[in-house]
Amino acid sequence: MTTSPKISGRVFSGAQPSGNMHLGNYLGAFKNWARLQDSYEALYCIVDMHAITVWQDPLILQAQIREAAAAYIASGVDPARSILYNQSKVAGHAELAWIFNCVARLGWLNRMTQFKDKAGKNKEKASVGLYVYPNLMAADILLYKATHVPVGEDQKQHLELTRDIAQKFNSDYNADIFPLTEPVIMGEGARVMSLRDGSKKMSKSDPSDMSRINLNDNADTLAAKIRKARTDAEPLPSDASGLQGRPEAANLVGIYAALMDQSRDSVCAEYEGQGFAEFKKALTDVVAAKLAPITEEMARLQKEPDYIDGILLDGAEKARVLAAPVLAEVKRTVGYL
Ligand code: AQP
Repeated sequence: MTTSPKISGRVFSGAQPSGNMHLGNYLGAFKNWARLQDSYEALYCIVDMHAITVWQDPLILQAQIREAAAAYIASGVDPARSILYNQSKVAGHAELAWIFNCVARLGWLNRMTQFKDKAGKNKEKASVGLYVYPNLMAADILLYKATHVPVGEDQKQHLELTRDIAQKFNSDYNADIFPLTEPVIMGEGARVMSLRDGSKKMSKSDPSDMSRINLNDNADTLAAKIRKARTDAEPLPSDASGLQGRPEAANLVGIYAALMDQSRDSVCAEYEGQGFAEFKKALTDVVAAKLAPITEEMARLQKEPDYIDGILLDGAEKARVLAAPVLAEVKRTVGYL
């Protein structure tokens, strides 16, 4: 007889199919998603509507949606236990996002740092979608009344906005519909930085492929990227406090720690006094060993697009069933006939 796991809430999370999935996505998101399936009812979405807030080539986007699904599954997300689907298949995301466009205030969106980073200097040319991205993210989460969202540090501000929208909707309509969703920030991998610049996060859209380790990099490529990663001339300190003011060194130690489920302090204690040339060799071995099974499984799955499409269709059907009563309740509450 099997016992059902203890369910302590509902989690929702997603990643944009906007480029190569990388080590930051794995450590900051996918690895944790796989763990959370044990204790939460989980929805993991490929947020293809968010992806088109910046231009995506349609054919490449299709391949990237399947690649994202393969990355989730290869990282341990089990489609039999979690709902895995792509956002554009569940129309409720767009419907609720419109209602939230009418709840969120311009002043709130003006404070979002991700828009400022992504729009850059030329914000007049940024899409309106990029600007209202946080409202769609709030809709993604609240369409399922998710109680918890596992997010990297970088997404904390958007989750705060989700809570503000939930609160304002509840208060504007004198209704108790939406929960105040809690963040789940997890472990040492919460923020993986670029290998070329320790002040920037590792990102799909960084034009330099050397800045990130892609989940589909082979062993030679990732070894070369780690060898060329920026560091400083100091050896490893005895504990993590000695990494302060050394962002690149801290990043490499953090990656090692996150992959090995160790603390930065214990990694420093193990390698104290060694130079980064030595440490990088150890790091390469760890990254290669941890990523090889994921890379292989992703490659295998990507050769079976029909299988992936079937999983996404099935997930979307399950997501629609969960979304329907929430959307109906919201529509009634705002006064739609
Ligand atoms: N560098 C990172 N460190 C830790 N976690 C990260 N995440 C992304 N980058 C890092 C987490 O991965 C999940 C999915 O993110 P996303 O793909 O939806 O969007 P993003 O945060 O905008 O990722 P990128 O790589 O920077 O994409 P682009 O370049 O397309 O904007 C999230 O939980 C995120 O926190």
